[in-house]
Amino acid sequence: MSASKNQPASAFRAVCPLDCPDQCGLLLHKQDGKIVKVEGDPDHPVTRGYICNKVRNMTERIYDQNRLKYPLKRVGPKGAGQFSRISWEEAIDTITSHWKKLIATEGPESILPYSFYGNMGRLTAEGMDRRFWNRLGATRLERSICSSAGSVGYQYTMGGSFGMDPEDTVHSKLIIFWGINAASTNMHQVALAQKARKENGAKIVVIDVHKNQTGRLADWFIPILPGTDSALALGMMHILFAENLVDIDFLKKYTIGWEKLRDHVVQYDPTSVSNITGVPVNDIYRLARMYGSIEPAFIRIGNGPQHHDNGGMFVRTVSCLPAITGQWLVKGGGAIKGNSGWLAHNSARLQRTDLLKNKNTRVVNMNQLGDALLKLTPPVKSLYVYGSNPAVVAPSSNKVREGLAREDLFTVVHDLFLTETAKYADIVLPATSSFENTDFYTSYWHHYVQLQQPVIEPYGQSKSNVEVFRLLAAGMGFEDEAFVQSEAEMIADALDHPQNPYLEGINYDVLKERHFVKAKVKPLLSEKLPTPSGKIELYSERMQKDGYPPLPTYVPLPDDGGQFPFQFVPGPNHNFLNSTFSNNEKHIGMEREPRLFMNQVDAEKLGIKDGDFIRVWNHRGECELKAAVGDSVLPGVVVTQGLWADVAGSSPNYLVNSLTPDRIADMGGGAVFFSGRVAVEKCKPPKQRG
Ligand SMILES: Nc1nc2c(c(=O)[nH]1)N[C@H]1C(S)=C(S)[C@@H](COP(=O)(O)OP(=O)(O)OC[C@H]3O[C@@H](n4cnc5c(=O)[nH]c(N)nc54)[C@H](O)[C@@H]3O)O[C@H]1N2
Ligand SMILES: Nc1nc2c(c(=O)[nH]1)N[C@H]1C(S)=C(S)[C@@H](COP(=O)(O)OP(=O)(O)OC[C@H]3O[C@@H](n4cnc5c(=O)[nH]c(N)nc54)[C@H](O)[C@@H]3O)O[C@H]1N2
Ligand code: SF4
Ligand SMILES: [Mo]
Repeated sequence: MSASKNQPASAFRAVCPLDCPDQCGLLLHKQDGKIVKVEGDPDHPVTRGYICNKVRNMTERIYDQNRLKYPLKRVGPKGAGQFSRISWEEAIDTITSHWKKLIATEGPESILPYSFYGNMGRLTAEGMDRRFWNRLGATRLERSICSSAGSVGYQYTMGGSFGMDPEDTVHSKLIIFWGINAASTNMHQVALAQKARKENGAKIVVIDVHKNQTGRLADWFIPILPGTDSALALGMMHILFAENLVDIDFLKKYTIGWEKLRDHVVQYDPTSVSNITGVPVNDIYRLARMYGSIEPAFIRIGNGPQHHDNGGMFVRTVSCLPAITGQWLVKGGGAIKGNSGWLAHNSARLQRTDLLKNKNTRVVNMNQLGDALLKLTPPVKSLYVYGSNPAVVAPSSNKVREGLAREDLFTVVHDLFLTETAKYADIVLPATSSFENTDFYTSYWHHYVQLQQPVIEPYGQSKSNVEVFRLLAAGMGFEDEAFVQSEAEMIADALDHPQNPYLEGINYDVLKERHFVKAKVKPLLSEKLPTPSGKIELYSERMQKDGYPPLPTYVPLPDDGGQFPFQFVPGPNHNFLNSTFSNNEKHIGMEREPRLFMNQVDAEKLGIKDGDFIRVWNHRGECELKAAVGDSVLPGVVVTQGLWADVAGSSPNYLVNSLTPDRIADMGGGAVFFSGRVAVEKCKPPKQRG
C-alpha cells in the first residue's frame, strides 16, 4: 500500500462501508493484526479527515463478541434464535441440495433473493450474487427500498442521476436543504454549506416536517406538512413566473415546455399552496423571491419527501426549479438528488445479465416482501437474505415476520450478526466486514471512485458475499468462467465502460496506486442531457406515455385510514445506519432511546406530557415510544427516528415499521415509509406493567 505524507506506516487507507452519501476516506490503524483505531483520511479531497461518531467507533462492531464466526443451523422454532454450529461444507451442501430439489419440483422461481447494499462495495452488493441469480433463474428482486422513486422523478426532468459537484457548494450563496437531515445523513454537505456561509455569506434554508439537528442549524427553517412539497415548489414557480424572476434566455436554450409550465403554475397561487402545505403565504413569497434573486442557489434534495406515495413526482417537480432561474450555468448553483450517473460502471458486465438468457423470470418488489411470502402463487419456497435486515427495515413488518415464520419456507441469511431476520433462518452464514475484502466503491454524492483492499484477516470463518456465491455456484455445478473470476478481474471488468466517458482512465491498477480517483465530470449542460429531447424537460412527453401528468403536479396522498389522526414519519437516526449499530451498546448509548416528537397542542389535548410512554398504533401494528413534546413538528404530525433492534423479551416494542404502509410509490417501485397514519395514547412504562 502506497504511503503518503499524512499516512503513518501503521495506517491503511480504507473506504467507509456504510450506506451514506459521504463515502469517507478512512485510515485504519493496526496493532498486532487488529484494527485499533479508525480515523478520517486527511488526504481525501472531499471528506478531509472528518468522520462521524458511528464510524470512529467502528471497532466496536468489527470486534463485537456477538459477531458471527461460523455457519449455523437452526435447532429451535423459527424466530427463537436457537442454532448450532456447522461446517461450511455442510452449510453449502444443505443449501444447494435443497435448491436442486426445489428447482426440479417447483422451478427456480420458487427461490427469492433479498438484498440491499450491505457494505456498499459494488462486488458485494451487485457482483457475484447477480451472476449467480441470473444463471439460476431465480425470482428477481426489484431493489427499490431507498431512493428509486426520486431517481425516476429526477430522470424525467434531467435524464439521469447527474447533479452539481458537491465540492462547488462553497461557491453557493443560497443553500436549500429540502427534506434531508444532512447534519446526520450527509455531514460533509453541511460542512461545505457552513464554509459557504462563513466565507461567502451564504444563507442556509431547511424545509422539513421536523426541526431536527439540520433545521436547528438553518438561518431559516420552514416547517411543512408531510407529502405536500410539490405544492410548495409549484407555488414558488407561480411567483417566479408572475414576478419575472425567471431566466428566459436559459429556458429558451436549455429546456422544453417552459411556456406550458408557466401557464400551468397559474393555478398554484400562494393562498391555495399555503392551505395545502401549512406554510404561511408570506413565507412562500419570501422563499420564492430569495430563490429568484440570490445566485448561485443550490438545492440539496433529500430522501424524506420521496418516501411518500407522491415522492417521485416531488423530485420531478423540485428538480425543475434550478432550470427556471438558470442556476445550472452558475458555479455553485443547481441541485443534487444523487450523482451516481457520473460514476456509472459497466453493470451488465459486472452482473453478467447475459447469464439470464432473456428468461422472463418474475419480479418481486422488495417493499412488498410480506405479501410475496404470504400470498404469491406459485409460492416462494426458499428465501436467501444478504446485506439487509428486512425484519426491521422493510415496511409492514408484521406481515414480513409472519412470512418469515412459515414452516415450509427454507431461509438462508448471510450477515455479520444474528439479526432479527437471521433468527428466522434455517441456515445462517457469517459475513466478512468490508475491511477484510477487496472491492470498489462509487459514491452517490461526490465524484470519487475508491478501492478497498483487505486490511485484516477474515473474522472467524466468515466469508465475503463474492466468496459465498462462488461456493454456491460450485455446489450447484455452474461451470461458467464468471464464477471463478478474481475480485481484481471483476473490478477491471466493471470499470471498463466505454459508454461512460467520465470513468476514462480509472481502472484497477490506477486505484491500487491512488486509492481514490475523481471521475472526469463535465459541466452539466456542456453536452446534451440523456432526456429524449436532450434538454431539461419541464414538459415531458415520456411521462405522458408512462401514464403521468406531463407537467409537474401536486398529487395529494391517498387515504391511509382517516380514523387515525396523525401523520407518522419514522426516519433514520444520527447514531445508527438504518438498523446497523442498533445492536451495539455504544451506539445505543449515544442514541439513548427512541422518541416520538409531537406538538404540544396535540399532547395537551391527549393529556400527554414530555417523557410519557406512548403507544402508537394503526390497523397494521403498534409500537411504544417516549413522548418528546414541543414545537419541533406541526400539529397533526408525529415523528420518530431510528430503526431500533428488538429488545430482549420484546418489551418495549420499538418496531416502527410494523406501522408503515407497503404501498408502492408513484414511481420506481419506491417505498412510502412516511405516508402512514397512526393514533397515539399514553401507556404505562414497561417496568410498571404486571
Ligand atoms: N446517521 C445516519 N445516516 C444515514 C442513514 C442513517 O440511518 N443514519 N441512512 C442512510 C440512507 S440509507 C439514506 S437513504 C440516507 C437518508 O437520508 P436523508 O436524505 O436525510 O433522508 P431521511 O433522513 O429519510 O429524511 C430526511 C428528512 O426528510 C424529512 N421528511 C419526511 N417527510 C417529509 C416531507 O414530506 N417533506 C419534507 N420536506 N421533509 C420530510 C424528515 O423529517 C427528515 O428530516 O441517509 C443515509 N445516511
Ligand atoms: N421506517 C423506516 N424504514 C426504513 C427507512 C426509513 O427511513 N424509515 N429507510 C429505508 C432505507 S432508505 C433503506 S436504504 C433501508 C436499508 O435497509 P438495510 O439495507 O437492510 O440496512 P441495514 O439495516 O443497515 O442492514 C444491512 C445489513 O447488512 C449486513 N451487512 C453489511 N455488510 C455485509 C456484507 O458484506 N455481506 C452481508 N451478507 N451482509 C452485510 C449488516 O450487518 C446489516 O445487518 O431501510 C429502509 N427502511
Ligand atoms: S459520515 Fe458517512 S461516510 Fe463518513 S464515516 Fe460517517 S457514515 Fe461513513
Ligand atoms: Mo437508503
